[in-house]
Amino acid sequence: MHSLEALIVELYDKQVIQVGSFKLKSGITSPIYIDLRVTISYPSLLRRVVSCLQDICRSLSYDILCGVPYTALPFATLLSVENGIPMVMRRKEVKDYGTKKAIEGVFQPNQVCLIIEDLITSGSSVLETLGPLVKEGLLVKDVVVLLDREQGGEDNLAKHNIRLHSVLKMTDILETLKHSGRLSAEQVDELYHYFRSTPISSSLPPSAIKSGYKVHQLSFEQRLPLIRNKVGRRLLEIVLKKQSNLIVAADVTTSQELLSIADEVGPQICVLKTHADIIQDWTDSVSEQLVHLAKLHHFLIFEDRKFADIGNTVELQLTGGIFHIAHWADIVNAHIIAGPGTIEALSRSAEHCGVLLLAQMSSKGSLTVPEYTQKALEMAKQYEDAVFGFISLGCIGEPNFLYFTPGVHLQERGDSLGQQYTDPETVIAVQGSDMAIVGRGIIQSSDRRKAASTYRKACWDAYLQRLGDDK
Ligand code: 5BU
Repeated sequence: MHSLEALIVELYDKQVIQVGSFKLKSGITSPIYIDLRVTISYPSLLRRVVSCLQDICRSLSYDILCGVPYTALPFATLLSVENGIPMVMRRKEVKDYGTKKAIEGVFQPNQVCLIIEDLITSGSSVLETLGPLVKEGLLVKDVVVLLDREQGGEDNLAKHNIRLHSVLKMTDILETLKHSGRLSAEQVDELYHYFRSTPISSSLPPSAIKSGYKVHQLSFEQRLPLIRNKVGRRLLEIVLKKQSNLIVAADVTTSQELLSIADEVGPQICVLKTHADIIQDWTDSVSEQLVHLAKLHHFLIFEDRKFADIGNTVELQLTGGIFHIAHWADIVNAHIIAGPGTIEALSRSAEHCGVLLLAQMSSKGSLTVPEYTQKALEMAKQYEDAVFGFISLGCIGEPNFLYFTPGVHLQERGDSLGQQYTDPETVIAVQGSDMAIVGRGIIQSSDRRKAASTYRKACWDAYLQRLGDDK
């Protein structure tokens, strides 16, 4: 038997490859499950796996190796020792960006790093490792995997100019298991049918592929270094720390209610969204207390002022009046209708304040046609130091911006004044948005703490679902 065929049969006999019905993390059922972690229990099998990887590595040029945690770590370690080529390791849990290194080991910027992975489906695990390596200045050109499930990984890596090299492809496995008599022809046909009907990025719900929005599978951790605006990066740190991509819209009319909402939902949210001009008793003391609560519960304040005037007026509106928005808001937003002057005025405060552009609105009959949305994207690119995201109904652009969607409700479909609601799963997992803005769904609840906790979980689960299983 050819050595690769022998390897496949051994992987099957040692139950690394199993056929049946397996529920993956995303809830999708797969008829085949491959768990390469099992190889560490069989040293001779592990040696065989590594020697197959080695055959490919030999033809590539690189300075340093990095295994994708966890399963590929022993593979990379053995290759490193065998070839005398140093290795680096990516930390999977980087909770605190200030104190923990994302990449462990000794390396120099511009060294070429070869990524080793056990199995690739859509490529999201590899991309999660790619982000921190690139951030450290390492160059990644190739990825070597033992098994390519042929479900979009190669194309997804190609988008990042990375070549995928695999020892085995799913087709090889199915054919070998059929020829060796391990699986019947019918079983193999069924498996082919599964792979044909769950194509590229199969870990995403099929509706995501059809939604028309760009659905990125990069994690917030990977996107953090791509965000230029400081406040945007601070927001992602909060999001990761609190595992919350929930924003509460505190649309109430008294300062007492506003502050008590901030205190109640504070622990569950990444951002509190305000409309200062609906508060009937606004004073500087309200903003001071709000800032205090934001520090206490670790959230940012987003004043949903929707600036839309000429730059000079916007500057006065941002800093003056009775609200002094620039003193306390971390995030503000703007319409693009008046042209770049509006954004220019806001960008002068970019050091302390991040800007979101309104690219789409949730209300019925909104005039934000696709050309308008496109213009918002173009304008954002000109002011990337200040603008870090959009108010939009889903993901409309690249992963270096964040996407905030209002009009989110778990039960209602709309109100009598044109608001249109969508549920968190559709907004985040299907339409690819990052942050859900929830107002009445939470603030009109009799138990706001509980409602905020329910929405936080729904929004975070939808984000995890979007990242998908890569195993
Ligand atoms: P709701 O109670 O969840 O409907 O509140 C939604 C909030 O989001 C509210 O503060 C609106 O002003 C805000 N919003 C919106 O609903 N739709 C939009 O397109 C924009 C903002 Br922009």
